Amino acid sequence: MTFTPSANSEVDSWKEVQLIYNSALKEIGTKLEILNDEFQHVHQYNPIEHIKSRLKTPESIVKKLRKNGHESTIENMVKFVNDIAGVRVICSFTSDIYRIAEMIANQNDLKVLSVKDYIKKAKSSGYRSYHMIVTVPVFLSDRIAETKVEIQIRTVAMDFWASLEHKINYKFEGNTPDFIKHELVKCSEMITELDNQMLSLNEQVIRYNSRLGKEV
Ligand code: 0O2
Repeated sequence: MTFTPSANSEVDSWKEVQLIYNSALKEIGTKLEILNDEFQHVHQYNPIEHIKSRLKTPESIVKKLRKNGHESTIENMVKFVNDIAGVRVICSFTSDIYRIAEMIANQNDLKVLSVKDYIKKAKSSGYRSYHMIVTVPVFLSDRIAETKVEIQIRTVAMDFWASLEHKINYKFEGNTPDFIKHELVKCSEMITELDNQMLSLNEQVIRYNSRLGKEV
């Protein structure tokens, strides 16, 4: 299933759409780097381990539109597909996730359109992550394009789980046997337990060091 722009004007529009979403990714990436640097400066600690960003492929956009009963037009892509531009932020601790989400929400030029907290309530697959759809203004020569970006924030452990589950689902072409699905849910619960223990351990280290008058 492919999206093949048929006329020159469609090719131009698609190129412009890609340019705008790419610019939005750059803007969000820079904002996150600044927040991370500032956090390091103030608290001597980096909440962000790393950041990945991607533009959704035209095939994947068309698939999502079809799934939701929409025709494959550029207008529909922009209107109905919220994750054409996606940024994944990987943190060490669950507390970092909420800290980063709050810092993002406090940026004046960003508008938060929706939030899905799959950490408080995991998906039935076991998937855990914090999702935000935001708009960011992209300043073009003749207009400002408010552009949607999906930000997924998760811990290293949640990311490990999500990437393995994605690979397994791909291998089984979406028909993963029930016993493997069940194992994945169990792994997800173990990962939550691990995240909680690592957070608690880190808090103990902070308290211990602060008693000794040291910074972490
Ligand atoms: P890809 O390849 O990551 O782009 P919406 O996007 O809001 O219109 P949806 O599907 O309800 O529709 O959004 P949701 O639940 O917030 O999930 C969107 C993205 O989260 C997915 O994008 C995945 O990246 C990730 N995700 C959601 N559920 C799971 C899961 O069970 N396992 C894994 N590994 N990832 C998940 P795409 O478009 O599916 O894929």
